[in-house]
Amino acid sequence: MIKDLLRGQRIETPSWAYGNSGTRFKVFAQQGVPRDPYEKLADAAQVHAFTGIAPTVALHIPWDRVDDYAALARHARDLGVAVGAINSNVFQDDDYKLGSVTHPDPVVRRKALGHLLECVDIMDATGSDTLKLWFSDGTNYPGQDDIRARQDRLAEALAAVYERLGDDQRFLLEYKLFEPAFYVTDVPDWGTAYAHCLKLGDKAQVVVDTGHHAPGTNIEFIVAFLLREGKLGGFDFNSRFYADDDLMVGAADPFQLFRIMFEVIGGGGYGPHVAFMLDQCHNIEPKIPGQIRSVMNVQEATAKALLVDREALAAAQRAGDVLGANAVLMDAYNTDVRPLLGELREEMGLDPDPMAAYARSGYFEKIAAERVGGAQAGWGA
Ligand code: AFD
Ligand code: MN
Repeated sequence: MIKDLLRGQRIETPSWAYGNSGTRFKVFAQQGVPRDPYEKLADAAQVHAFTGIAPTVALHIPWDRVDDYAALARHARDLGVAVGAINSNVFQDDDYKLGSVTHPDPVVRRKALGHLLECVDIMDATGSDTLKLWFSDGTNYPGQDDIRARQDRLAEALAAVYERLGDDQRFLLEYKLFEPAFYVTDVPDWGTAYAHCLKLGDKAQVVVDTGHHAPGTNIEFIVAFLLREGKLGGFDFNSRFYADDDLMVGAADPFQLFRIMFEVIGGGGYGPHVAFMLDQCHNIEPKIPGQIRSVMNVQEATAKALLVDREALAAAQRAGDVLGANAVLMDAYNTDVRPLLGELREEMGLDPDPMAAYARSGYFEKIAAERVGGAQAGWGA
């Protein structure tokens, strides 16, 4: 039973994870980095080939802009993967310095909305059913702009995008406490995202980026609440020590990842209706192994969460047995699930150790030798 559930897990990797990335201080270029979306998909296909559970790749527009999106989607399928969520980008054009959809100038707002609608066209062309909306919009100083007016502008843009979506499409609205805006961020927390999505309807849901909270936030509470409301559309998994560090999910706090997965499973969120996406940028780690390790970390947390003896837990909870209930949860968390996952991979025809198998595969040496010249992909910062 648990192996069947694990075999069915689907984790989406982001195209931008394979390009160069860094901080505002430095982007350290790496060898073999893709020069275009086609090569990014080839690298993402490696993560799926070795893990068996990463068959979709999120695109980011305009970083992944091509002339023919249907051809790109076909290329993905030829590689054994598929296009996943389409990520809009209204945070890197000079016009968006004071905001995009919440900008005080209606001309800029119209330009931003045009980009969002173009992303829905790309969903149509690639067969993607998910649009991810993250707005870096905000202000840096009190008085700079009207907080409520910016919410009105946001609501107007979201309604227009919502109207454009097809019956089988949805948007996931992403929140982030701060950065790049330092005083007000127009979608700073789950409550703001939830309220806007609630007003619009079922095709608008919230995406929880695990790096987008204040330190110490109880993310699993947010997950449980949104699941209960039917408004958890998915995750952008990564991990952090201090801010939006975009480190490998589970690397900083595997226990928190386990608690999140426990709530996902307990709240009926373990299925295709909740997108398990990675949103990480590895600045010093090799790109493909960093994604493979991240997928494995989510898999391990999921396996542990599936091991929780829910009957014993419920009985202990009903009895008010604090230590007993906690012990049931910790028993699962303290179980080494790596042998179970190794068996599962062998049953799937995969090497039980994806990291070692990838390292032996010679793929990195191949792309490092072949991908010489051209402009390495990055995130255009
Ligand atoms: C950045 C943002 C946000 C978004 C991602 C893709 O912080 O997480 O999901 O870019 O646009 O990481
Ligand atoms: Mn994100």
